[in-house]
Amino acid sequence: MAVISPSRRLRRTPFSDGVEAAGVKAYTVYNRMLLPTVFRSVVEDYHHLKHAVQIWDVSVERQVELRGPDAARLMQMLTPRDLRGMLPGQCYYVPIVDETGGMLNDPVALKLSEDRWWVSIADSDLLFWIKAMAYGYRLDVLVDEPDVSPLAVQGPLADDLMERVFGGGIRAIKFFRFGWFDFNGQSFAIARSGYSKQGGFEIYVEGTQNGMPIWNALMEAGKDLDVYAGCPNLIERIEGGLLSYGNDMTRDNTPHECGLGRFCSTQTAIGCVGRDALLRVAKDGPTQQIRAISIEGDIPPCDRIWPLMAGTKRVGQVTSAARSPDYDTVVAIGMVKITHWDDGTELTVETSDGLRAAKVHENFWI
Ligand code: THG
Repeated sequence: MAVISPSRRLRRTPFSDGVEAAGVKAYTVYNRMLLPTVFRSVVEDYHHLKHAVQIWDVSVERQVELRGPDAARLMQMLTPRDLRGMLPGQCYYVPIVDETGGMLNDPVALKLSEDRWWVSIADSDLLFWIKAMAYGYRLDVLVDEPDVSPLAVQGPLADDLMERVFGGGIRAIKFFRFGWFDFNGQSFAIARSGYSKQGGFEIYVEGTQNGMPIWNALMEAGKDLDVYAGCPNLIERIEGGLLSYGNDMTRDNTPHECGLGRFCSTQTAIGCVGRDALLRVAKDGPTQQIRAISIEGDIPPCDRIWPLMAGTKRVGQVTSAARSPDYDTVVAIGMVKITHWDDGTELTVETSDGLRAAKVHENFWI
């Protein structure tokens, strides 16, 4: 493949200098920003992530800030997850739906205070939808994208590394909670979260000028821990069943089809614009759903929809796939119709390099 031409539209991040110095080998584009996908190789990055600790430039997880008296009301309009019990210092994984119940995004929401929220978005222009909602409903709230860029520290040694830079208090942060920690006399929100199943943190770096100092401090402090620059790893995130918006689901899917029903409490999510539509579809349950799929043999990169077939009948599709060294099979994420979604169902997948045997699994690998 050719290279990407740089321009203003394709935003660099506060950590791009560090990412380049670490020898990034490939990028993807996410929220019109550069997201590294490979440092040494996808397989080497995978093993290292599972055994050591990595620093990830996930600035592409842009924040949409809601600030003002109507911030909490606006937040509830966006999601079928009931937010009434959410406290400042908590993170919630929140499906965002339109008026038809279709998925617009699957961000992590942070409640900073009753009237201040960050929505840490996946790859879709959620800022426009939220601004329009605020304007259309005449809400008393400011909506914009602040200069905040998440830096993830992921892997089994993440606690050890973070303690050295931010102090022992870091160990007390619970999963999907955040606290405020000092660096060079400035305070930063740090959450125990991240787009891997290996454990770790996300530092919400406020101020572009603070990016490289924090990056460098972590790299310096972690030398004996074999710290390395990394990025969300395709193989590991499929093993863990972490969904990728735009790949594994789109606006055509409800949260229930995405297996995100556990993050919906539609009955009590009063104000959610997709509530009526979701109550209707939730009554009978979805007729297709996300499933773990294993595939036999070798595969090319999954850069398009791969139909899942039961004989000559199309019963679903695969949208993410990669060979897993630890499980010695191709691990994949697919959407499968109800008639064929039971554990152990054997199907055929039409990859871009021909047919392969595939099997449906009830659970993901991690
Ligand atoms: N962190 C932050 N922002 C993000 C992501 C992130 N924005 C983009 C993207 N990732 C959003 N998608 C996800 C998908 C999965 C998870 C988080 C964001 C996730 N899921 C856990 C799981 O499925 O095991 C647990 C969720 C829970 O139990 O509440 O972490 O990674 N800041």
